[in-house]
Amino acid sequence: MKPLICFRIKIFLRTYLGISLFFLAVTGSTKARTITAGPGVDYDFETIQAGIDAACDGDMVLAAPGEYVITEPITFRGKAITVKSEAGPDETTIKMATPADTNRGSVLIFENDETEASVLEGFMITDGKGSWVPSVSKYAGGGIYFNASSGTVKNCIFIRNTANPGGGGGVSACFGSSPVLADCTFMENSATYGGGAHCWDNSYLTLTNCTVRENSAGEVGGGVYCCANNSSVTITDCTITGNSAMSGGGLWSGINSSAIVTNCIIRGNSAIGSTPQVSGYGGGAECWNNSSMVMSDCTIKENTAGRDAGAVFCETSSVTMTNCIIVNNTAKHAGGGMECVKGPLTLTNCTIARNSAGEPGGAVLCWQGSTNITNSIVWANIAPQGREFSVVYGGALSLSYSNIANGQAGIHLQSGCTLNWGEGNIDADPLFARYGYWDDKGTREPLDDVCVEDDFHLKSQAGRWDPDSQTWLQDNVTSPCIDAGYPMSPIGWELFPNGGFVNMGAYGGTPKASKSYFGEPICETIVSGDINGDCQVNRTDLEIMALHWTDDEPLPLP
Ligand SMILES: [Ca+2]
Ligand SMILES: [Ca+2]
Ligand SMILES: [Ca+2]
Repeated sequence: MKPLICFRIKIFLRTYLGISLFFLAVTGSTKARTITAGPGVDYDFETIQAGIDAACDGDMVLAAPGEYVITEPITFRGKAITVKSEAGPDETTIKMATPADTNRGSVLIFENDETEASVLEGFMITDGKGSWVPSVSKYAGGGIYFNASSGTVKNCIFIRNTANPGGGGGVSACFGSSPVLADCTFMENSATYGGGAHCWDNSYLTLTNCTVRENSAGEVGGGVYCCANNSSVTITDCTITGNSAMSGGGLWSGINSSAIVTNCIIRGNSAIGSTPQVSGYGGGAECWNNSSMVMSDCTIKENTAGRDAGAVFCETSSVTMTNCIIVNNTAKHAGGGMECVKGPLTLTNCTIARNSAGEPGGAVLCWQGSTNITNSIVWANIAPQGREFSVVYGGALSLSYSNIANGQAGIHLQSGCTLNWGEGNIDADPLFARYGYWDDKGTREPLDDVCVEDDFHLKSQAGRWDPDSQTWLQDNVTSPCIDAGYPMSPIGWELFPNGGFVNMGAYGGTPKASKSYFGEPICETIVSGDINGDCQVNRTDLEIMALHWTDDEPLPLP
């Protein structure tokens, strides 16, 4: 074994900038070294932990392919180093055998004030059993436990780790931790809370470009769980699919916490409970007890609930959804798409279609509190009563500039409840590009069948974005939802010709919004002063401009 001696001279430069204090640490070693770990004499050390123990800030520990079986968790010991596999997670596994100390059964523990400069990259992490958290008498973090410490985890696969009873089969961030996980997969992990990932007590968990699939929770948050003391989870560009829990099958956020979910797919998750007022709520997600959930550009489809709210359940919490597609979700009882108890639930530019409920409220059940829907399409949902909406126990539903199937006849309104039927609502076939179906390929043989996915872009003679061919196609009909949104809403990124008004539905205000049709020939030339895009500069353009004449900033939605 080569001697690895390092000494550090840290020079601290203090700079006061406002109230911020910056520390700049400079290590004395002339350059970062790479320490190798692997079997045999060709490597500096046999174990990853021995490599870490010898490393200094800035160094890299490079692990050879193979399976590293451990009985004690690997820890970074507070070092700002990168621990990386040479060949990626498919060829490099860290596996927890029977832990030497059953209180320390996580595969890795970050517990020495590590920051994002402690980087773990390219491992499969398996068979972790979690670490004992005495203050709650539970285990946390089967794969990785972040205890008041942070770290960066890239390109790792968490598979079949557990924290029972406890939180975070795959990872757990607790007590002021703020780890960042990117390009990771969480698969078949289980816990009581947060089968895949768990964020608890004043912690901030960031998941970017991750896949969270087929994890399970005995209580809530089959995929991801966030709870307590202003904890927050930020989930971007992720797929959360096939997870299950008693409630909040894909995602659960509760008790003074928040979830920010952007450009994600939440699909095929299940809330498998079935006890009234206890479990079976929110197949895709649940937001509960003074919490908030902000979802943008998400697709929430094919989730199921044993009780209510196939897609999203919200109770005494704020749920805001913008540019989301909420389709083909199923609730055994009420609220095929969503259920809002006290709320508020705010939906803007959403497409809510083909959800089904066994009891009232095919699209949304509003139970006390307020639900506000603008620039949205609510179409072809299914329920025995209140095919689109059911408003009960003093709830208030406000709808404007939306396409509501069956108009007010699609709404079940219990006495004492309020329907604010605002301006600009229509009831007309939205002319979606297509509903999904199974293509049997003309044979009775099922093996060659393929699933043709839904496409909720709006048909247009002037141009509709086709995600399959990645081109703009022209239809022979044009959707009535194009340019039918709230006139004062920003047009956002809608391409020319955009009519000068935002479209209804999930693609309204986005670069994939269907184009405005003014007859043949289709206007393709941008003329100064032509605000709606019909290739003429006339009174119509002046009227649109007059609407916004004195806007300093966009007006709020109605
Ligand atoms: Ca076939
Ligand atoms: Ca438009
Ligand atoms: Ca014009």
